[in-house]
Parts: sequence; C-alpha cells; structure tokens
Amino acid sequence: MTQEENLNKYEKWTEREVFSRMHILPETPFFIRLDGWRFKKLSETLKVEKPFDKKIAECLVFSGRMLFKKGFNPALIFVASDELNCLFLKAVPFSGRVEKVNSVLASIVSSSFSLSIEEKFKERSIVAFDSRVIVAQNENKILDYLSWRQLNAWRNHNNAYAYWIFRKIGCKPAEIAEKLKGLKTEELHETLFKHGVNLAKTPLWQRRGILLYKEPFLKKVEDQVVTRWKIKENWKLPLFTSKRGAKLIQQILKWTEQKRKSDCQGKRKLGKSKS
Ligand SMILES: Nc1nc2c(ncn2[C@@H]2O[C@H](COP(=O)(O)OP(=O)(O)OP(=O)(O)O)[C@@H](O)[C@H]2O)c(=O)[nH]1
Ligand SMILES: [Mg+2]
Repeated sequence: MTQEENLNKYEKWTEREVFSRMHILPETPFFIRLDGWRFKKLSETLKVEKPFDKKIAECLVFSGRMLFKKGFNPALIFVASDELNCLFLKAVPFSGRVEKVNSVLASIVSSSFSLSIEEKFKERSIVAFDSRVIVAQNENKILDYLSWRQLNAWRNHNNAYAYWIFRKIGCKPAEIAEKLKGLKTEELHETLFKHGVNLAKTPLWQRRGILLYKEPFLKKVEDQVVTRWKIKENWKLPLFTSKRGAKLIQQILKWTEQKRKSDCQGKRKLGKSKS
C-alpha cells in the first residue's frame, strides 16, 4: 500500500469529528460564558479573603484583557462572581465554530488566570474554566442577558455575605443553608444589618460586576487628530435594568460598530497601498 492509500484509509476519522461542524449562525450576536471550575475549592486553597477578594476580581479582569490582547474582538466582557461573559457581534472568532471558540477562549482565560494567581498570591495553581455559547439574537436580548447575570451576581453577593456572617457567629454550613432557604431578601438584609453589614453599601463591583470594553479617545498625530481605542475597565456599573445601564450598553454597541468599520477601512487602505 502506498503512503497515499494509507492516508486515505484513515480519512474517515475526520467524519467522526462529529461536533466540529457545529457553527453559531452568522450575523447572530452571542455570548460566551466562561465559569471558573471548582472556585469554591480554589478560594479555600488560596485562602482568599471572604466573602470577596479584590485580587480574584483583578485576576478575572486580567484574563478578560488577555482575550482582547490575543486578538479577539468582543464588544464587551461582563465579569462577575467567577465568570466572564464575552459578547461577540460581527467580529466572530473562528467563523463561529463552537468547539474551537469554546476551547480556545477557555484555554486563554485559564492560563492567564493561573499566571495572574501566581503573581498575586505567590502560589501555583492549575485553574480551569468551562465555556458555553449563549445565542443573544438582538440588542434587547443582549441587555436582558446582562441583566440576568447581574441579578445573579447580586444574589450571590447577598448569599456570600450571609454565609460569611453566619459562619463568624458559629453556625455550621448545613445550618446556614437551611437559614438561607427560609429567609426572604428583606429579612436577609435586616439580619445582616444587625451584624454590621449593609448590603446596599458594599463596593459596587461586588454587587454589580465589572465591565470591560473598548472606548475611543482622540490623539494628535502629526497635526492630525485621530481616533484611538483603549480597553476601559468599569468597576462602577449602573444596573443594566436602569435607563443609565441600557444607555451604557447601547453606547458600547455603537462604539463596537464604529471600531469595526474603521478597522475595515484601515485594512482596505493597507491593501491598496500594497498593490
Ligand atoms: N472567598 C471568596 N470566594 C470566591 C470569590 N470569588 C469566587 N469565589 C468562590 O467561587 C464560587 C463560585 O460559584 P460557583 O461557580 O457556583 O462554584 P464553583 O465551586 O466554581 O463550582 P463549578 O463552577 O460548578 O465548578 C463561590 O461560591 C465562591 O465560593 C472571592 O472573591 N472570595
Ligand atoms: Mg464556578
């Protein structure tokens, strides 16, 4: 058998890559949610501050920044709890191949997070993130999805503070779980207030998350004023359900489109000057 025939014999294996043909529909905005794997355990191993450690949030933000630096163009990344929610509009990585997008993004975030942990905690840790695709379809759905994740962050925030306080006063984990199940949000606020925690006055990033996006700024270059872009870290977010929140997201979506168009123009000009 020739080498060619031998290779043909194995060709059928590519047909068995049964999930590799899965694509996100073109022109469809989607989120990739990357969630820290076993972060409860990790936070215990690293002895991170309870209920929130700013260094963990900074590691997540660093990992999000790395996605921009490695050439991906998400419109925004919403960071909360142990997750990163990356929104993609028209600049879709890997033509929307689901396996490729999920695995490469999770790998970049996991390795960046591990490096960042080593720098901040002086400890080596193997960190992993799982990754999933959420199809968002249009602007309303984008806002709705972000509002959901922000509400989830608020709920986690309340539970994390409650857990921390109840542990401090000597309750056992199983007892706390029972207590939390039976308490309404109002009652939880009152109980924690009695123990010196005002859930409405904790740092905003703990309650509402952090947003990363590209923001334009003007720069003078040889007597000309040109638009440049920098990554903005917004640690003081409004509620996405508020008017201010909706306006911020609309603004970011407009900037994303403006940047995409100017990048396309730039590429065309470069192509012409080369030919
Ligand atoms: N103490 C502390 N814990 C944190 C911090 N950030 C994240 N965590 C932990 O991370 C967990 C995130 O929730 P989950 O994603 O549901 O838990 P997980 O252990 O990562 O579980 P899987 O995602 O299913 O693997 C929280 O419950 C906390 O235990 C932090 O700043 N401080
Ligand atoms: Mg997790």
